[in-house]
Amino acid sequence: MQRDMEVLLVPFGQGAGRPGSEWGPEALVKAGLLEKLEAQGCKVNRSWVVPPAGSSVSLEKVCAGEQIGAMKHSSSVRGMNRLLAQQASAAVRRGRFPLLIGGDHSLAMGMLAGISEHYRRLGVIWLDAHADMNTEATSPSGNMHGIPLAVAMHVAELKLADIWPRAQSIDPRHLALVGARDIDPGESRLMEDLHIRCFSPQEIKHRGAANTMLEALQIAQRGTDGIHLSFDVDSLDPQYVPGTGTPVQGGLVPGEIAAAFGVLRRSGKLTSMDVVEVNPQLDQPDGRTARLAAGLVASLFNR
Ligand code: HAR
Ligand code: MN
Ligand code: MN
Ligand code: MN
Repeated sequence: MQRDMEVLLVPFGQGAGRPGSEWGPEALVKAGLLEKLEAQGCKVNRSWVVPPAGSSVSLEKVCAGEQIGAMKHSSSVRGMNRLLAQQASAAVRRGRFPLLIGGDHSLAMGMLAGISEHYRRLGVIWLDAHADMNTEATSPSGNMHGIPLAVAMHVAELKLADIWPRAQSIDPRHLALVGARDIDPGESRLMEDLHIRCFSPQEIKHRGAANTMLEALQIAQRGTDGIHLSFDVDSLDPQYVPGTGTPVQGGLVPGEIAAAFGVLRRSGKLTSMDVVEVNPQLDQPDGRTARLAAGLVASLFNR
C-alpha cells in the first residue's frame, strides 16, 4: 500500500437520516487514528474539507442547484462532494493514498468521482450492512447515504460526472458487497439485473472472513487499475458499534473485519479508502465505536 497518505477529514452528515456523523472525523482523530498511522511509518498529510469561509451558515446557499426528486439535502450533499472530489483527485495526482474520514456514506460519491479521474477502471469493495444502491426513485428514506453506489454505477439520476466532470462510472462487474444484510426491494432488483456479487454475513461466517475477502478482492482486481475500499462501520454488529446511525443486527464481529483487512493489507492492492458512519452522539461515553474503527483502519496500513 502507498504509505504517503492524504487524509481527508470531512465533518459532514447531511446525507444521513439523523444528525451526528458530522462529528465522526473529530472522534476518529481523538481515538488516535492519525497517530497510529504515523507510528506505523505512514506519512500523514491531513486536510479538513469544509465549505469556503462565509458559507457555513447554509451549505444550500453556496452549493445552489436543483433538488433531485425528493432526496433530502441533495444540493448540499452534491456541493460537499464536489469539494471532496477535487481533493481526492488532487491527492491521487500527487501520488498519495486518499483516505476519507467521514462523515456519512454519501461522501463516497465525491471520493469515487475524484479518484476515478485517474483510475479509469476502478474496482470497489463495499463493506456495509446496506447495499447503498437505491436510486432517487427507489429510496424509501430520501437519505442520500442510501444511493452512492447507484450514482457511482450511473444508474441513478445523479451521476458521478455531475459531481466531477472527469469522473468515470464504476462497472458493476468490478464491485463486491461485503456484509450486506439490509437490502431494499429496488436494490435487490438492481443487484440481480447487474449480477452484483454480495457476500452476506451468513456466507462470511460459514466460509471465513479471510476466504471471503480473497474472493471479493479478485472481483475488484480483475481487469481494474485500482481498488477502493469503502468501510461503513455499520458492517459490524451493533453490539460493537453502538455509535452509528442505521444499525442492523446480525453483523460482523471485529475479528472478522480484522481477518478480512489482513487479506487486503497483505495484498498491497488498495489505492484509496473511506471510513464512514461513525456517529459519536449515539456512541457509548467511552467512545468505543471510534476506537474500534480507528484500530481496524490502522491495521490495514501496518507493515
Ligand atoms: N437502504 C436504506 C435507505 O436507502 C438505508 C440506508 C442506510 N445507509 C447507510 N449507509 N447507513 O449504508 O435509506
Ligand atoms: Mn436533515
Ligand atoms: Mn453505507
Ligand atoms: Mn450502512
